[in-house]
Amino acid sequence: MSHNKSDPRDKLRGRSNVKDSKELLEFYKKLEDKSTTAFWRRANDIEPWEPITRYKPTVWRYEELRDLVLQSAELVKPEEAGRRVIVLMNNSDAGREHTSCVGWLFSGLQVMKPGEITPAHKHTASAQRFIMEGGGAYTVVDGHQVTLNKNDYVLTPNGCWHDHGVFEDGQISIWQDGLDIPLMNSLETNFYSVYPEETQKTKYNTDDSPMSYGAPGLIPVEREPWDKPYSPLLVYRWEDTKKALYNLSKAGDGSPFDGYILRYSNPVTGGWAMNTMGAHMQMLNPGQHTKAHRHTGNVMYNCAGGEGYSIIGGQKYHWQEHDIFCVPSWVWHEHVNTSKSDEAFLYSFNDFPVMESLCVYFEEPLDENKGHQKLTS
Ligand code: 1HN
Repeated sequence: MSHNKSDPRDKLRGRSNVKDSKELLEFYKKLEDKSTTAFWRRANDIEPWEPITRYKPTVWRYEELRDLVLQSAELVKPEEAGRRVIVLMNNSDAGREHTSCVGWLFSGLQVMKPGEITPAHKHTASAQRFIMEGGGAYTVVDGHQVTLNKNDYVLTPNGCWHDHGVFEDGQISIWQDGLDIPLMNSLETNFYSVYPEETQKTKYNTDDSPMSYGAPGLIPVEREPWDKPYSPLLVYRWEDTKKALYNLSKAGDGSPFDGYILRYSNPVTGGWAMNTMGAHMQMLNPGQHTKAHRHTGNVMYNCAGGEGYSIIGGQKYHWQEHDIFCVPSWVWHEHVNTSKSDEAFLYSFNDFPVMESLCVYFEEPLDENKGHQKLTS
């Protein structure tokens, strides 16, 4: 965090304005020797006027990363690596210690070849996956096997055993993992366990989760009450999501900031699907340019189709299919679909459930220039 030293508000009562003197510097040294410090030396930095993120908007281009991800599949076996994941790092020094790509969010690209598996394990961190490429992949979550296809959104809630694989006759699969591992480690609450066998035995019919809970507004009576603190729906199918977005676009105008946007929710409670991370899929009409807003909470986007750009903190970041980019906390952003004929789709995941449960989710629209940012060079 870097405090803006020239902010005129710093002259106000209640802000720290103590000038260094020889006596004070000697006094500070004495405090340090006793494992203490004077609050006023740091007060303005730890109480900024508004959130100052250390993270930079960053774009990860799929065109540039895909070959490297495929190369990792030749160089390292998934069972040797634990998981074969290329970690996305922020374009700044922030987050290096916790491998966070923005805020307390971790993200990486995982690759698996046909016939490969990722050994079963569990951890306190929650995970979610956005399937970018491949067919014939599956994950097993606490004994529920779920098949995975392009643009599906998939949950691994915290504490659930999980292993993944691609069937022999499947295709090479690449997906974007999103985890709250930096948050769990900074809270010093992360536990990790390895399953007694390499893979879990499935305990239910394949895809029992989406077949039971995947129909809108319908909950199977014999499975009630669902008492786990996360969604019983472990995969949100792209064809259902896409249909829901087109339907929504016929129902009204959508959000001025996000176009038509759907939240992946727990079908039993209507709340977030997991406790620490949420996710959305949004659709921008051809040529649509949304208004700018900013909010607390961090977001990782993945273009699920189409092309365009986002203006983030006054700078343009172009994206096309499966490019990934982030919007750090309290940074202005707006999105543009540059196609005149096709919709654009943006998948995103975030830490909003944490912000909301701590009552620190704040949001504001940009009023200047009819809601659009001025571009900085
Ligand atoms: C993990 O468990 C997976 O199971 C992927 O697929 C990425 C990154 C950090 C920590 C745990 C997985 C991970 C991870």
